[in-house]
Amino acid sequence: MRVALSIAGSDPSGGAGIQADLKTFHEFGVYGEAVITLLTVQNTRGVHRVELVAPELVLAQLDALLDDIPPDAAKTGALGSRELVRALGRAAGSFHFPLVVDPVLAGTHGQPLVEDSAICALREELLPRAALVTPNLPEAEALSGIAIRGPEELRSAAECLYRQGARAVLIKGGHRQGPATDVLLDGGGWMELPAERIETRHTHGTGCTYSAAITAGLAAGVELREAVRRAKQYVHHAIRTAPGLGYGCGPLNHFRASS
Ligand code: PXL
Repeated sequence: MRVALSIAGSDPSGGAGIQADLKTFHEFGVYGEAVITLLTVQNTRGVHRVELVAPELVLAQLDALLDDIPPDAAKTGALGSRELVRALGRAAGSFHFPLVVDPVLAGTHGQPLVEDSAICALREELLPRAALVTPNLPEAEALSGIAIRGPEELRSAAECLYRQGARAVLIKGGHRQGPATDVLLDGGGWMELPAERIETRHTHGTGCTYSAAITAGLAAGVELREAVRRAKQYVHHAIRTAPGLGYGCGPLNHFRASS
């Protein structure tokens, strides 16, 4: 059985973070592991509190599984502090499996999930270790320093993150005007992943779910571009069939389309 690991924060409402990642791993048929970086107190209406786990305790969780059930691929989500970003950057230097970095800066309602001072460390110490980095538009702007007004700046931002050492960059189109087209840049050049926009407020955990689905694909041995294509399809279906739970921005449907 293939194994995927999520290093991310807890969302007790089950829609984002570790909880979304484990559900997604399961749906993709890989065994899921989780190292918890922070606890949130939240529901679909907002994040009320964030408590960081000490970096030493995060690394201890990681060490405990690396020499027992090492994963075939891993992802990072919300990391909280610059200190943890730096520590994971160092640890990732000896990973023998691909690492997907979802550079989470804020929750669905804009609450910060990482210190501002961590952005530089994300760019300089974690991106060079990434098989793939998956920013949304605001995250791509913050990491590249480029204000994205159209397709040209979008590609410049992707090139900037690629030059930082990420082996592939996926900028997600969910925050764009019009269709939710994602853009991927890797050693083979550009790939566009078009998708019609779905008008809904139930998008909580979309980024987590997307990067988890890609990580699951990589863990299963699927090549990167195909893993991204399959993950995009999964997320699109998950948004389209969202169960409408809660009074705010509800979760996706993590069950896969039965075909
Ligand atoms: O979607 C980003 C995200 C990541 N991790 C946790 C979250 C959220 C969004 O709310 O709660 C724990």
